[in-house]
Amino acid sequence: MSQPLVAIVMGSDSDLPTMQGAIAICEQFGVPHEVAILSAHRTPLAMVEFAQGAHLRGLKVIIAGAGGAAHLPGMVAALTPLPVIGVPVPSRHLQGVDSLYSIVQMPAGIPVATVAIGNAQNAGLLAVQILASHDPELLAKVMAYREHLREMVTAKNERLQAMGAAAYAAADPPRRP
Ligand code: RP5
Repeated sequence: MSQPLVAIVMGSDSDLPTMQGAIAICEQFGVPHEVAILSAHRTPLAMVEFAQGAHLRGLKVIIAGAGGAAHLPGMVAALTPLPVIGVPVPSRHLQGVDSLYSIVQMPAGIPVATVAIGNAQNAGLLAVQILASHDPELLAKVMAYREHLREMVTAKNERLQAMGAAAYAAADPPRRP
């Protein structure tokens, strides 16, 4: 793969199942990316080295996922001029509400664009859209993706109208895009 434009980092390999959503979006849109485990708590110096050097290596956007006392996105954001998108990973005891509050409540001056708990897919899409804002080819892919969503929902509604709600629910349990 060519020069990575997006870095997807996470605090632990236990975050990987959640972060697969962002990886899948980068793959779907053909965006070169790199994936790494970096912990604000367990490997702080490696995190500093990564974050301080990210823009020098040609990366454009960083997606950072963490759970619990989720300092990784905020610490990375403090150390890089690149946009950082935070993914609150669902946690065992507080279901990711702790992760969400840790990531989203950044003090003014150092933003982290935070997505919903567990929604790494949206983090991937935001990263793609940031890159697409100055890449017409990628922008066309984003618009085609949106058109696909529109067609999918329209088809579902037509099916729902034809079948009625009870038969639809029994035959076709709701699915995410
Ligand atoms: C955080 O602690 C990680 O982001 C992970 O979500 C959480 C638990 O890590 P493990 O104990 O599963 O390695 O730093």
